[in-house]
Amino acid sequence: MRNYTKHYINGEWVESTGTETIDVINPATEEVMGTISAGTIEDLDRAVQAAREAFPFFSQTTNVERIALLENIAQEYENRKEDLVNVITEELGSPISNSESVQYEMGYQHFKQAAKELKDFEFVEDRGGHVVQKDAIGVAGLITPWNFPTNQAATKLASAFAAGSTVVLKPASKTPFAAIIMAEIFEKAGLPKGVFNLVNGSGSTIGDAISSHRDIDFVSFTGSGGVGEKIMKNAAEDIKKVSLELGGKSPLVILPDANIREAAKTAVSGVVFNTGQVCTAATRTIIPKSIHDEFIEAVKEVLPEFTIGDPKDKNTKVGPQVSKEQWETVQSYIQKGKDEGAKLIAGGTGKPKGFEKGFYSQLTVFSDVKNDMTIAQEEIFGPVMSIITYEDLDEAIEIANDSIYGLAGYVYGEEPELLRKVATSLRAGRITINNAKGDFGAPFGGFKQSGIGREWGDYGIEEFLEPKSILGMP
Ligand code: TAP
Repeated sequence: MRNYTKHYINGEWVESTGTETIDVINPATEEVMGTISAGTIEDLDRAVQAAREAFPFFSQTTNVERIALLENIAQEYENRKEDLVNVITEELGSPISNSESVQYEMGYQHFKQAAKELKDFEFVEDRGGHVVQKDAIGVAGLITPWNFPTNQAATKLASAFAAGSTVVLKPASKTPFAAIIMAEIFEKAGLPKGVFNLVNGSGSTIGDAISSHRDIDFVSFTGSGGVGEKIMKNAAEDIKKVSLELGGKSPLVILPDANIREAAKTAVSGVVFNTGQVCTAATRTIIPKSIHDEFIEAVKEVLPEFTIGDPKDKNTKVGPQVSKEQWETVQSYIQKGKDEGAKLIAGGTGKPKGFEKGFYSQLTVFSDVKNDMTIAQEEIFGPVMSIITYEDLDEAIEIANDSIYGLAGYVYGEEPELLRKVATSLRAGRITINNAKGDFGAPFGGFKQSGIGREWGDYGIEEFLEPKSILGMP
């Protein structure tokens, strides 16, 4: 059992001023794996004050000092690899192979990338006639979701530290333990006290108070649209800057010349990865009408390769949903798909055969989906694929863009001109052509209701800075 009644404030582990605790459930076993304290407003105030006091010093450190710090953090993060991989596997139910190759790795890469960006990042630019000086924004409140515990926190933290901002982090209460290990990492890496503060607790108390706190200058949030809206409203009261990374309903456009089996594999993996709990999941598979039957056969053939199972088993490809609520949400969307007339090709409601314990969903595929159906418009956050057909490429692009979201888009096929046409026409913040490898320097964020602002690389650092123009600089 992991029991943490302490918060990390001003470089120390301090007891919460409250007595309430929150249970953390292992989604594969449905058993309590530990508890955290439900932080209080008083705990948050102490953390904000510590961050405020550390700001004048930390914001004046040099690039060289902050590069060294980020490199130390990356090193210490590497030293805690096994702990991080195990804790994410337990708290999220992420298959251990993904916990290592994706969950752990992404966190590591953000710290390395921020150090790299800082090497030639210009905090003062002489633009002939005026100078632009970029100042650290101040105290940042960071609120993160449960789907990628280290990645979501690390992208914000690496950018904040690179910019010279100080922070208070509130991680998701379903997956709080990776952030606790990260606090230990920062301490070991020599981060000055007060620069990083961790307050655990519920979103409705601590998250809400962060977004309305008068001594916080910037709120960086990742999570659901509904909470994003509340945060923006709270932040509006004192015109606080916000960055929001919200949901998505991303299209994968398959071209007529694509290798059908490979395309099917890409499509399935884009939906079931992390049990569908990915904001960039390619949940709408948009295929030419002409390949419909062949594509469905290929999807059915490929599905069994994505083995559902115990997250601790190295061969498992898909684990459970993070929680009972998330499982129920996924089930209700599958039911809705059936009710609205989509054709169930694989999976369905209920747990997969042989699973009694654990919040496991079936890998579910619908064909004959119309883009205005609920399952094609709303974020499900589960392994549910919607196959939609098109007659010509213009129609494919129109369907792809017909969404309130615009976080990611994917295109798969051969003809370079068509790949370029789709990629450049999609209204979304990140487009991937033919499974291109990820790049931690590429900006990440959404168009439309997928959010405001960008994370990762130099764009991520800019979010934690305020540009100041100086005229007549002697
Ligand atoms: P959210 O409620 O949005 O949780 C995200 C973070 O916000 C958590 O740290 C949460 O704290 C906190 N929070 C909750 N209420 C808050 C409030 N009123 N003010 C400030 N912070 C608050 O997401 P969820 O309920 O876990 O998931 C619901 C749906 O959101 C999912 O089904 C999925 O569609 C979407 N989602 C999207 C993403 C991304 S990456 N875009 C990630 C996760 C979920 P607690 O953990 O303590 O509640």
